[in-house]
Formats: sequence, C-alpha cells, structure tokens
Amino acid sequence: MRNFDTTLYFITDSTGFSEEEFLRRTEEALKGGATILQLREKEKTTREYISLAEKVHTLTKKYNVPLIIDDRVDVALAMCAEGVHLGQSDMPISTARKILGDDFIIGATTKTVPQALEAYKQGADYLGVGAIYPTTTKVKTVLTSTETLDAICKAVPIPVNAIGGLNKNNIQVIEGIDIAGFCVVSAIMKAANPKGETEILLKLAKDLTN
Ligand code: TZP
Ligand code: MG
Repeated sequence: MRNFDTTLYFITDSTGFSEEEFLRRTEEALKGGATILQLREKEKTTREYISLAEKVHTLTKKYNVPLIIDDRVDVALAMCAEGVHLGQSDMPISTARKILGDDFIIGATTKTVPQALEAYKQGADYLGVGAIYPTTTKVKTVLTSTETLDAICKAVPIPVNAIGGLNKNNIQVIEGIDIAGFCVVSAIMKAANPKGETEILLKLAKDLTN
C-alpha cells in the first residue's frame, strides 16, 4: 500500500459550484496543505464522475496528495486514483481489496466497534467515523458519540478519522481521543478563503493529533 497521511482529509462537494470554481477551490485546499483528498459525487453519471476525477487527479498529483474516490471502485480503477472510500452499503471491503490489490488505499465508513473491526479484518487501510456533529452536507448519516469514536480508535490499529460538522471552532471536542485526523467538507469547500481555512485547520489538526 502506498503511504498516506489523513491528518487533514478534505472531501470535496461540487454542489452549487461551476466546474471552474469547484476546481479552483479544490486547488486552494491543496495549496493550503490538505494531506489527502476525496472526490465525493453522488449525482454524476459514471462518465461525468470519471471526467471530473481526471481533472482533480491532475491537481492532486501536482501537490503529491493521494486522490480517493467515494463509493465507486470502477471509477477509481478507470482513472487510476490512489484509493477508494466505501460505506456500509457499498462494495464489501474484502471484494474491493481482491479487485484493487494491495497498492490501493481503501477507506471505510464505520459507526460502531463491530463495523470497525470487520472493516479492518477485511483489509481497510483507514476508517472514517461520524457524524460527530450535525452536518449541512448532503449525507445519510446518524450521529456518532465521541465515546464510540474513542472505542473504535482503541479497537483497531489503523488510522481513524473523525467526520461530520467539524470546523475550526469545534474540533477541540476530539482532544484526548487517538484519532489520526479530521475529515471536512463544508469547512473548506464553502470557506470564503479555502486556502487560508485549510492552513488553519491543518495547524489545529496537527496540534490535536500529536
Ligand atoms: N459522512 C458523515 S458526515 C459527512 C459524511 C460524508 C459529511 C461531512 O460534511 P461536513 O460539511 O464536514 O459536515
Ligand atoms: Mg459511500
């Protein structure tokens, strides 16, 4: 598996942006120091998803940041992404691992300790756990307590990231929990200054994960 660092995990959302503005904001986040980037598209056709992923990949390669594709093993394979992120109703991790091989980064969304142990057993490289706070990003999710997050961090030896409603004013809630990093969508995507916001979040994330 290739090296990756989930300290500040930026997940994109193109909703409401022209492609040009979406790509500009995405590049600003990369300039600001996002350590890993997930392209998350729920409405695009397969062809549109691949086309946008190729454009985003050109940017992530420039900043040497791994690109993770949400939900779609086929899209990730088609455009040679570095990884894929799978939820509880997506392809099973063990099946994805068989298809993708050992070099691909495979992430999993888990909300309980049994789900986390199962994803780890099946070959997940990292876990996303949340939503920690209510989120305005379009997602089918329920809240996960910080106690469950803590229990998951203690249960698996792979990096665990907190996700959901996190921003510079509330990520301190995670203090003392052994997470590897934070995932954010709107805190960066909708920021007036995505680069500046990413820099602030990266510093906070580094301080809280050390
Ligand atoms: N999974 C759980 S919460 C969430 C996902 C994809 C969305 C997080 O978005 P935001 O804007 O950082 O709250
Ligand atoms: Mg998913």
